[in-house]
Amino acid sequence: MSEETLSNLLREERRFPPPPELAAHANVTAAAYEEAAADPEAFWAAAAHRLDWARPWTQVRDWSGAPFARWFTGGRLNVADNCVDRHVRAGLGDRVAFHWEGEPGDTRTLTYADLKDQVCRAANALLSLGVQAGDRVALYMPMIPETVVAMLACARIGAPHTVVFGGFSADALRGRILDCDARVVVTADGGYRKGAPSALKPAVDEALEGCPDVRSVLVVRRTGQDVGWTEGRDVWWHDLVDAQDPAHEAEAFDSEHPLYIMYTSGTTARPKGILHTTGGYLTQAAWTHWAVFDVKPDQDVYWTAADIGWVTGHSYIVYGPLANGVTSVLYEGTPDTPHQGRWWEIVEKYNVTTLYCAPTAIRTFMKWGDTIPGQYDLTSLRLLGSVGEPINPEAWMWYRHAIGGDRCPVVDTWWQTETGAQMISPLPGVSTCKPGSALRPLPGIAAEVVDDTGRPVPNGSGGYLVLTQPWPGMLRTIWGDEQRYIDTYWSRFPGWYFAGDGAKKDEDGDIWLLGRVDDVMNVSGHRISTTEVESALVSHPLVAEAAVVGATDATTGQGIVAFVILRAEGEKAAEEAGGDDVARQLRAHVSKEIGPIARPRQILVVAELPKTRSGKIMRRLLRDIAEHRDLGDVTTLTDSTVMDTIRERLPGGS
Ligand code: 6R9
Repeated sequence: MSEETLSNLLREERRFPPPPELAAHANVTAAAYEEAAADPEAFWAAAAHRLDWARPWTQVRDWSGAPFARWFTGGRLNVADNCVDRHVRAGLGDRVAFHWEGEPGDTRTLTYADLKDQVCRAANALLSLGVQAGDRVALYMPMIPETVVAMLACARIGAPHTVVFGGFSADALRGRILDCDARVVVTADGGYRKGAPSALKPAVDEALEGCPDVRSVLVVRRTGQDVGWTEGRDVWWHDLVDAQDPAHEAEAFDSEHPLYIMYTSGTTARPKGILHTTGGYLTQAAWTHWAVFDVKPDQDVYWTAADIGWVTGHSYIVYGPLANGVTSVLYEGTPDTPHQGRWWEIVEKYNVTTLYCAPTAIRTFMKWGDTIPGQYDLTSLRLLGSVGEPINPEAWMWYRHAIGGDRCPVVDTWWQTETGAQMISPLPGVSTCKPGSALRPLPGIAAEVVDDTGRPVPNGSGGYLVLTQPWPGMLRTIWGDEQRYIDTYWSRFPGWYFAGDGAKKDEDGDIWLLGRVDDVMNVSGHRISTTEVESALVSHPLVAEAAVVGATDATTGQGIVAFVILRAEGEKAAEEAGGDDVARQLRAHVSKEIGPIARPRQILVVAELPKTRSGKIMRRLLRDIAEHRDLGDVTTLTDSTVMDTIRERLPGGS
């Protein structure tokens, strides 16, 4: 990666040391790095001892079959027992597990005792439908408590779940059901989104036209919408689950028993079924949640504002927080329903202490302006987290200031569906944060930035992010395709896990993520990361969000095309001066920030960008638009109409 490419972000010089009060009582101190480096296996064994094991392991890590890993071999445990029952046994049954907030404003409170009751009933219900340990169960659900209950019920009986994001199409659902051969589907009539009921059951019915082996569909009534009904196959949750015995003896499963399959965003090729197993996954989800969010289970109110259908929801709404016995918020709907202060109203109402969300949400709030969060009491917050994409320094600063009151540390956490849990992140009581940097690998994790030939790059240079040692929460394989697992992750740099992300090390050796390597553009032989140009655009006061792609260009190889969403003030300026003038200003700004080589060939002002469930911009589709091609697969988009609106803005577009 060229020096110019790195210079812009490396110029970031703001530093934020941990607040002394937080550091004094932090769960994890600097000593953890040394202990883990000296003996990683002893470190992870200690982390695993935070869970209840029915039978101890005989070996911490077995890498003899690399790249197929086994952790805590011989050990047996039950994930649902660890997330629910053991807290009730410890006398914490009355502690709230979830403050659930429906989008229309209805609420439910579930204590750990309530959760145990419901998970046991749901486990008995699944057993009554003939589900056995090892059978796959597909979930296509809104953000309601039953989704968590169903996941834990599956875990309790050893039936791996695959949660399919409710925004995905019937085609996407069918593909996933067939790929993992699920025989039972759990769904709902619908959920609330953007102020209205949004149906789910019709997509299940359509998907199942091509899935003859699915024998049962368990349906939660959430919205009361009319639903089609297939007698003998469909059964209401309230009929079946409520009638079950609230007692169920949890069986302990092998540490390597499959826990779930999560299909990845699929921004490029056919989705991959990422397989996670039991002991190592829960160990790392629980430890990182405890360490990175410094959770105090008897004091904190924790909120991951993300969808359960994304891996972030699995590890940091369900498994991590529940394993730690924490009180969480679960919110069903969108951030602007019924008004743009909805999240902050929820923070104020429940005294949320810890908020974890994606940069795309932060940039949206930035666009809506400071006065909206300014109307709420956000002083309960003590820690903020970001995940999903590189966070631009300006968005990081805004988050810290407008939401965190300049008092809360912001932890930028890098990880993937494949890694199962956080890998590179500050520790809030230890690290001096830099806006836009995930800093360094967590204790017990080993990462490097390497060049094309696999050699570690010196500080101040960029390359590819690799993970050089196995870790407990790592994927075990791609479901049904071991060769693809080897080819995708272990062939580019033999012996090391290739993450697919570009990264650089600054002069201190701290890591800055630059986005997927397929997002690196090549303009007249200069490699320029999309992230860097996007950061420059977002640092302009008129811009809220930007997506940059490299479009084929006859002279320069690739030309930079930028799609920008303006802040409210920007929209006004564009109206007054005309869109072209704003584009001219922005091109000059990028030229000044990074250099003329990074000046976008074309800037298009748009109202929305195409995104996946985790808020990642689907640059592939923007590239199709920029190169005037027909759109490829849009099944993983949260809202496919966005593309039509963008096309209308494109001069000469179809
Ligand atoms: C958890 C999750 C993984 C990809 C990953 C990277 C990007 C995630 C990031 C980040 C920069 C961060 N990513 N966190 N990039 N900084 N803090 O997002 O999983 O949906 O599988 O995506 O997301 O590109 O490779 P997943």
